[in-house]
Formats: sequence, C-alpha cells, structure tokens
Amino acid sequence: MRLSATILAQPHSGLALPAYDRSKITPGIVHLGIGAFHRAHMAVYVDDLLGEHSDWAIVGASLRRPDTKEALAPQEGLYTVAVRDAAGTHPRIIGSILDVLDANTEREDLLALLADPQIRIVSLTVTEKGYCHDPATGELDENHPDIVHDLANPSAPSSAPGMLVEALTRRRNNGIAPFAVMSCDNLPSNGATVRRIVSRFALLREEALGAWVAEEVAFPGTMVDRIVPSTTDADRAAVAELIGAEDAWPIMTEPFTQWVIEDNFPQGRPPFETVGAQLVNDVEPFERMKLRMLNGSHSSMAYLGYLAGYEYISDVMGDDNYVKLIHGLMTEEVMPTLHMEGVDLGSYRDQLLDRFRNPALQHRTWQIAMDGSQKLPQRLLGTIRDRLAANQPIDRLGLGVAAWMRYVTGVDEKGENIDVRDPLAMRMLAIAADAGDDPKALFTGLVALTEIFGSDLADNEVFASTVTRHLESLFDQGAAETVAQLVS
Ligand code: CS2
Repeated sequence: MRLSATILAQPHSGLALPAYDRSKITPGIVHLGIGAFHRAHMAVYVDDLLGEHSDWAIVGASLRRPDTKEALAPQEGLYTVAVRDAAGTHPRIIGSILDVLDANTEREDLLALLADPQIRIVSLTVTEKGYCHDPATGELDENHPDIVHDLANPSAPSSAPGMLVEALTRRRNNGIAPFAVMSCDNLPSNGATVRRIVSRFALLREEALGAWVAEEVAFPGTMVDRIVPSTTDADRAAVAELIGAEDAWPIMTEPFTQWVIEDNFPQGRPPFETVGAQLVNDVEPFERMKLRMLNGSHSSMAYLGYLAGYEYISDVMGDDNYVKLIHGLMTEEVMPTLHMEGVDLGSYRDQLLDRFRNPALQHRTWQIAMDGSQKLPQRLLGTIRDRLAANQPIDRLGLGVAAWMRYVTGVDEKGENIDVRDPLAMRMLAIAADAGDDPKALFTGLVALTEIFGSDLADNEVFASTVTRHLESLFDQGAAETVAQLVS
C-alpha cells in the first residue's frame, strides 16, 4: 500500500497526518531543486508552521530530473522524514509540499506559477554547481553551456539563473512586485553571491533589467544545516516497516537542524522564528562558521576517509587519529579565523564531533566527496588564505587539499577506480594522467585550475610546499598512516 492521506486516516495507522487541513493551504513559496536536503530542512520548518502560524505552503520544482515528482505525485506530495540516532528511527509525515513540477516537461506551468503574485518567496537548493558560477570568484560563468543556452533562449530557460530571471521579467512586465530569492545552498555569502549571479545574467539579457534586479529584488542570505545522507533501498524497507505503507522516497536525517536567515523579505514571510529559525541582520558570520567548521571537516574526512577505506563518516570517527586530526583542524586552524559574538565555538565544535559520530546515520564519504571543485574554495581555501595572510601554519588544512588531489586522480590506494563525480572530473583525470606518479606535477597541474584556486595560491610557497609534502606522503604511506604521523 502506497503512502497517502487515505492510508494515514485509517484507524490502524501508527502515524498521524499533518495536523493542519491540507485543502486550506495555498502555495506562497516555490522551491527550485526539491532534493533530499530541502525535504529534510525547510519543508519541515514550513510543515511546523502550517495551520496555526501560517498558510504558506510549498510547490517544489526539479530542474534536472523528474524522479522526485515521480516519487511524490502518487503520494499526494506526502513523504516521511525519518530521524535517526543511536536511540532508533523516528518517522514523521510531512505535508508542506503541495505539488512538484518537472521543469523539463512543465516549464510553462512553472514559469506561470513563478510569475503569480501569490508566490512571494523563491527558495533554492540547486547545489553549488547549479549556480553556473566560477567557484573561486563567485561570478557568473558566462561560458557555461546552460548560460549560453539560456541567453539564446531566454523564455525557455534550463538553468536556475535563467529560470529566475525569466520569472522576474514576467513579473516586472506585469507590474507584479518581485519575489524574494532565498538561496539555501552552502555557498559563501549565498545571498550576495546569488544576487551577483542573477543580476549579471539579467544584465546580459538587457541592461535595464540587470539594474532593476540588482535594485528591486531581495536576496536574503541563509545558513542551513542538517546532515542528510542519500536514501537507500534498505532505508525504504525500514521506513515501510515503521509507517505501515510504502514511501517511494523517504528522507533519512539526524535530530539536529539549524537555519539562520537574513530578515529581508519585502513581500512578507512566514514567521519562521516561531519554529526555531534564527532571523538575523547579518548571516555571513554564521555561514562562514558553518562552512569552515562543519563542511571543511566533512570534506577533509571524506577524502582522507575514503582513501583509507572508510565507507561512512561514523567509521572515520571510529579512528582516534582522524578524530584528533579533525579536532585539531577546527581548534587550531579554523576557530582562530572566526569572529563570532555570542557563539561558544568550543561547544559548537564538540557538538559537530558528536553529530559526526552518529552511528545510525550512515553518511557515505563518497557522497560528501562529490563536486569537490565547487566546494573546496568556501570549505578550505578561504580559511587557508586567511591563515597565510597572518603567517600561520596550514598543516591540517593543507592535508585536506592534498587528499582531494589524491582522490581526483581516480585511483585508490589499492589500485582500484574511484567514481569521481565532479563537473571538472574529465579535466582533473586528464591532469592526473599527465602527472603519472609525480606528486609535484599533480599539484602543479591541479593548482592551475583557477576556477578553484584563483590565481594567488599557485605561487604561494607555503601552500605549495605544505600540500606537496602531504601529497608525497599520501602516495608513499597512504592516508591512514599520513594522518597518524600528523597527529602523533
Ligand atoms: C556535506 C553537506 O555532502 C556534503 O558536501 O558536507 O551536505 C553537509 O552534510 C550539510 O551541509 C550539513 O548541513
């Protein structure tokens, strides 16, 4: 039996329907990129709000694949969020997503909805690469194939910037106030970055449009945090058992959740603060803290852990040397670069280590290792730059970068292939093939990718010598031994 309102309404059902009347809520938010993260994060906050505090529901859209629509449509948009920790798995049914549109086959419906005055917020989780930007500078990549396509076909866009600008244009032409564009992706200064990318795209379409977007559209920044591993068939089976119905795509996550939002919504917003979100004037210190502490540790553990044969982050945390490395990375190298008022960074770090230890979460190192070219700048390289400028050592941060370089060669320590998923994978594999087994040549080849490293790091001697030294050790001794030596 498939998950549905009818199934949940039956007396034997162990689970409750959402506590509000779904027929009385209407969409106020369109979310682009309706993947697992959104369904574990913002959609849950909105679900908490519906009924008593707000009637703003969500219509989701997927820009790339129809799979979320295919999973949720037969379930009337209902799905399970299963919270996992050592104490067990706790399912809950979420009803805040009213519909899902597939941008490829329903583009006009999606554009019409985006242009509708009832939509006052458009939120996004399209992943780092979905912004079609240069990760090192945060500027629109004007040569990106999707951007080239969307500039040539502005009314049939396929990229997120193209979709937003076409919708905003239709609103402008019809005298409808713009929606607020809220990025919920792990980009540095995500509000300002998306403003830059979207206004540039608009300007390339038409100069006056670019100025209007830059002046009239609000781009509130956010810091989002919840760990969400990809769902497996075993998860589907476990959830079916718990809820007594088949859910084609339940979402597995941890108990922790955090959302910090810049309060900049000229057309209004639901009272997110009543359900635990923090509304602030300046979100950037929170974003920087989270990207450098959590995501910087995550990426370091992903590459070093994968190379040592650890499948899950909780396995990595079972190795005391790795725990010492990550503790040291945060305490010695990241925390001194952060300036947070009213946040105890030591407790934040300890809480992160506990979250990484969650034995029930099964978060794959391989999943986090994906798209490193888009992630490294904000997770490790910004911290490295700050430390180099202050003449401070970058031993542990440099090891994370070296492990990424070792990983993108596409061959593991046993000589087996690594499935490297990254928009730059082909170029990186070619660089690795040219470098052969020479770590210096590998460093020189990869550091020349300016969209990742900018143009300053290649010539920095401390950076070059630290990363190359670690890279030599990774090739000679392997990741586990390299980590053991660094922490001893
Ligand atoms: C992870 C993040 O996959 C990754 O790159 O580092 O998705 C991480 O789990 C989230 O940012 C946690 O909020």
